[in-house]
This record gives sequence, C-alpha cells and structure tokens, in this order.
Amino acid sequence: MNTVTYNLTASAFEWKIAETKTIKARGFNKTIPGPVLKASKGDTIIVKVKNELTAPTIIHWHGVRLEASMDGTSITQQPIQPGKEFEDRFTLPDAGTFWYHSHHNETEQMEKGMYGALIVEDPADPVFDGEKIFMIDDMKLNSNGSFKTGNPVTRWVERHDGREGDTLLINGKENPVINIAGGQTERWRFINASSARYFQLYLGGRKFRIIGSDGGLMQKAEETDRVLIVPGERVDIIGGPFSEGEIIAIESLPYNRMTFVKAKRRKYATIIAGQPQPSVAVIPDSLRNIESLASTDTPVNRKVKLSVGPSLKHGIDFLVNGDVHTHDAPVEVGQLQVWEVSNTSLMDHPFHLHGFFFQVIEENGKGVENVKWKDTVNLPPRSKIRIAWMPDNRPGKWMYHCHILEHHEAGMMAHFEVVSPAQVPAISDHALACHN
Ligand SMILES: [Cu+2]
Repeated sequence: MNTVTYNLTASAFEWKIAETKTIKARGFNKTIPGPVLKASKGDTIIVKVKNELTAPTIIHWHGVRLEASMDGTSITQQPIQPGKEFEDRFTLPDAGTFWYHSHHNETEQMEKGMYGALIVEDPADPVFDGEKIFMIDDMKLNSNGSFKTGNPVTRWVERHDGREGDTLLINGKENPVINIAGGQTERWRFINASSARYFQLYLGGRKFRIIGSDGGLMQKAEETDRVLIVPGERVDIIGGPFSEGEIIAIESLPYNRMTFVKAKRRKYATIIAGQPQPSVAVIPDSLRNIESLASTDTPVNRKVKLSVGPSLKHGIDFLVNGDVHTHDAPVEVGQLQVWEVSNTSLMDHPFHLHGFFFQVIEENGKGVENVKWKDTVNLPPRSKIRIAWMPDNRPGKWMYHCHILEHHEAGMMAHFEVVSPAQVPAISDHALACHN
C-alpha cells in the first residue's frame, strides 16, 4: 500500500479541440480532460487541489467508496474559494475506472471541461498489451468557439433534454486519430463525462467483449456489438486485436431517450491499426466472483420515484418522490438496502448513488443475471428496477441524483444520511425537520 500524491489546479485556459478550433475552457492543469490519476487498490491518494478560477469549485470522486467528508459535495465540504486550496486524502478500496469532476455549478464547470479519469489498478487484473481511456463529452459552441448561452426557448429545451452540443469530444479532442499496433489486445475504459448525451458505443458492427462496469471487473465478459453508456457511467471493453491497416470508427448509435432533439448516429474518433506487435495478453473467462447482496424475494425497504411535474416558475420540475431537492430518510450502517427505483416520467434518467456501489437485482420484474457493481444506472421511461446495496461503516451525508446535470440542478436529487445504529433517533428528528 503506497501513498500517491497529485496536484490539480483548476483554472481558465485556452484549449485546442481541433487544429483550427480553440475554446475558453475551464479545467485541471490546463488540459481537457484533467490529468489521469493512477493508483493501485489499497493505496492512499492525496490530491492537492488549488482553485485559480474566479469562482468557487469542489471535486467529487465519482464511484470511489471514500469517507463522506471527501465526497466533494456542498453538504459535506465547503467549496474551495478562488485562490484557496484543499487537500483531498482517501484510500482506494476498489480497482476500476473512476473519475473526478466539479460538483459545483456543474452545468457550467463540467460543460467547460472540469473532469478527468481516476484509474485504480489491481495486480490481479488480467494482463493486457496496453490500455486506453476514452472520456466522452460534447460541447455546445458558437462558430467562434465560445459556449452557447441561448435564448429562453433553447434554455427551456436544455432544461428538459439536458444540454447537448454538436461538438463531440474524445479526451478533449474533436475526431482524433488514435493508434494501436496490430495484434494487440488492450483494455479500453470508456467514461461518459457529458452533461446529458447518451453514448451508444459502436465499432462498425464488430463484436467486442465488455469486461468492466462502474465498480471494476464483471464476473464474466459479455459479448455485444453495441453498449449504451449514459452520463456518469463507465464501461470497460476489450479493444482489439486488429489487423494492420484496419481502420475502426468509434461511433455512437442513436438512442432515443425521448427528448425534443432526436439522437443521430455520430462519429467520435478513428482508430488505425499499425504494424503488428507480439501480444502478451491473458484474459481469463472468469474475471471475478461477485456475490449477490439480495434476491428478487428480498423485501424492498425503500421506494425512490423519479418523475417530472409542472412548475409555475420553470415550466417543468424534476422530482424525487414528488419533491425537488428532497431529503430522504436515513439508512443505518450494516442494514441491507433494497430500493425500488422507478421512473414514471416519459424520458430516460441516469440514477447515480454517491459513495456506494449497488447491484441491480431486478429490472421491470425480471431478475438480473451476471450481477455487477454499479453506481450509475439508466432508467428508461416507465421502468422500475430493484437495487441492493450495503451501507458499510462510513456514516455521514450522502446523496443520489439524476446524472443529467440539468435535471440534477432542476431538482432530481435527494440528500440522505448514513447513520451509526446509536445515532438513529436523533437523525430521524433532523430528517423530519428537513421535510417541514
Ligand atoms: Cu434526468
């Protein structure tokens, strides 16, 4: 177990997304995405964050099972004021593909580039010839590269659909060319960092194997020719082997999430396979054993309903259990949680739980095979899932929310507390007070 230290400086800078296109970005260490932070499972990571923006910011470590005090939301931490610094310090209990992003005024700060990858390795991971990280994003820009602000109508569409832009980015670049040697088998880690865009990965019809989800490796690989990756979500696949000269477009197939603006098939990047290199990759059939936390018979102890409702002020509000920015009841350390999460609205929502992994054990009444660890899961319109998760001994204030940033901002989120058994009565009073 080592201690690894990184410095992240948040600032405004000019960023070239293409040869002739420069934007006024916000980001970390003057790159989009910010630097890749790497550590091994069990390590302690120290990240010294300096804020050189003119606005406050705060960093959320998406997917990391850390202490509530490091979760990077304004209910657990004070935002870092301009000119100030904050030292994040936590251990990394899980290997997998994680990421960090601003959790303050996200609809602006994340849109402008304040995100990066956090990769946690495990010596027991399968052996690959290499690894690539693909951070998916899109930006809504004017022709001069400035960020579109829009008029009341487009802003209303943005509130409803979430903000999508026509500038598609992989690792901060528009339509990059990415090289891989022929014959190589790599681990490709996809992270959807966009505000609202659904990315349905497609490699020109080639079959590929999915090996990892939000919470690291899955039990066994799943073969497919496409996979939906919603905002906040991560998917690891096996990339390659390709033959020399092969050209592979990384595309997104249209996915209709019931928005006003309809999705189209779009290209994000081009992979070119070069001269072959010998492969040392060894990927076993059984990747990991994951025990189910619950069965479909385990009683539900909480219902979470995502919906929309009319709003006099905004036209539409985004709700959890009928309310905006809800306070949900506390959960007790060590008590298995089985939540029924439903979406009664007519559009999709990616549900994200902070600080804990869950398992989806049932989808629309059907049990799920090959359970995986998740922290973000899509709910199509009128769908219902059951998730199971265990609040381990990390009491404090946590939240769950829709990861379409505009929906989160418009109210589709809830705070709740994880409490030690002795704390329960006092906290219940507090939760009641919050409801009144
Ligand atoms: Cu939503």
